[in-house]
Order: sequence, then structure tokens, then C-alpha cells
Amino acid sequence: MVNIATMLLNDFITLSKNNTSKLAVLIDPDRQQPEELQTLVDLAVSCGVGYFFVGGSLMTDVRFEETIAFLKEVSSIPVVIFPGSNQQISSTADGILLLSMISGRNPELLIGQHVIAAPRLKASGIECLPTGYILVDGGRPTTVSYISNTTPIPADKPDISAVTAMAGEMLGLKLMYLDAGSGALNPVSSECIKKVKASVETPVIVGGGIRTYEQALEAKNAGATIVVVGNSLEEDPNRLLDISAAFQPVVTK
Ligand code: 1GP
Repeated sequence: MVNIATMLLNDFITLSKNNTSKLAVLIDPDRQQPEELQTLVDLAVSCGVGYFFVGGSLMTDVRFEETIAFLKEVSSIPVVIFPGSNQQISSTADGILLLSMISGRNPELLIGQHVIAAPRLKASGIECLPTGYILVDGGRPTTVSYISNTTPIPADKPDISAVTAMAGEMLGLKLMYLDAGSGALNPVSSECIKKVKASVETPVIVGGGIRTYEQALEAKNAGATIVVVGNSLEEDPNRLLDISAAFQPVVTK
């Protein structure tokens, strides 16, 4: 039997090899109003969104499970956990980004939390997508920079992000996630995305501070395999109509 999480990883790899991209909508159950979730799902389905990412930094267990169950019930868009803590594990999801925060030097986020989570992860049966999580300075402190107690990589030092990703790949990580942090003032630059993409074979996920069609298109054109948008859609789900247009196939006559 092919495990769905393996299928996800293979999908990401295929997208990356073909230099194509998909949009992921990040849902933070603590910030998403339950009554608006159905609207967002309907929009996501009609806009061809590739993935739902579910996670957050300050999450209650009940809302987490409820949100994943709801998403699985009402759509066939794959649900991927983007965990903010070792408590955010659910076998109902299709996969989990097992994040090692390789931009930082906090041992808890490099390996400590993973050791705590490992027995639950194994018992849950969910397959893990080993991901190098690279936090890049987004112009202001974010929840993730504060909670993780790490220093983001300077935005104007893309070479540091690139060699960090290289080391992560050499350690066996299968995906790289370049994140400016939720609500960042400035998204990760296209120069940084290009350098990381050129330095590794892995798919590259990019998020943090992407609020517009132009920013999404820029990340996509720089080589992002998955572009993640969260905050902007919490403010106005209808922005998805505009942002998702960056991922529509180009029609040529
Ligand atoms: C944050 O990459 C995600 O970890 C998405 O960021 O909420 O700013 O879109 P936004």
C-alpha cells in the first residue's frame, strides 16, 4: 500500500522537478473563526489550492483536531500539519512536516522536541516529511522568532540560507521551508529563494508575509515549490481569488 504521506512527498518532488508550484493555505485554528472556515474551504476548492497547512504557535488541542477533521470531511485537498509544538500530531491529517529548525541553534527545536514526539508520531501512523525549517528575517519580530528563541538569518545574507539548506539536505532532510514568519513585513526575497533552490535538490516551501498576487507570483517565479499564505486570508478570505491566480496555468494561443 502506498502511504498518503509518501504520496505527498512524491507530489512535492514532482512539482519541484517540473519547476511548477502550488499554493498552500495555512490555517491557524486559534486565529481562524470557525464560521469562516467553510467560506475559506469553498474558495480554496474553487481556486485550485493545492494543500491546507494546519498549525500555529499557541494552539489548543481541541480546535486543532476539530479543524483537521472538518477539512478532511468537506474537501479532498490534502491536509498537512505544520506543527508549532510537539503536541500538534493527528493521524487524521495526510502528513506532518517534521520541522528541524536548522536556521537556529536551539537544541530543543533541532532534536529535543522530536525525541519527545517520536513515540506519539510512531503510534499515530502518520508519516513524516522531514523538513529543514529556515527562519529568515522578515523585518520585524514574529511569534516564531520569539517563541523559538532563535535569531533569524539576515534577509540580506541569502548565502547563509543557501548553505544552511545544503547542510540540511546533506543530513537527509527531504524538504526546505523558507519562512519569514507569519505576518512578516517583508516576505523572503526572490534572491534568497533562487539561491536556496539552486543549492539543493529538495522542494522548497516559502511563506511568511505573502499577501498579494504579485508577492505570490514572485515567490513562485523564484523557484518556490509550495507558496504558503495564512495571515492575509485570515483578514479577508476573498483575497484568495486574486492570490491563487498566480498558480493558474498560463494559457497560450
Ligand atoms: C508562517 O509561512 C507561514 O509560518 C505563513 O505566513 O501568515 O504571513 O502568510 P503568513
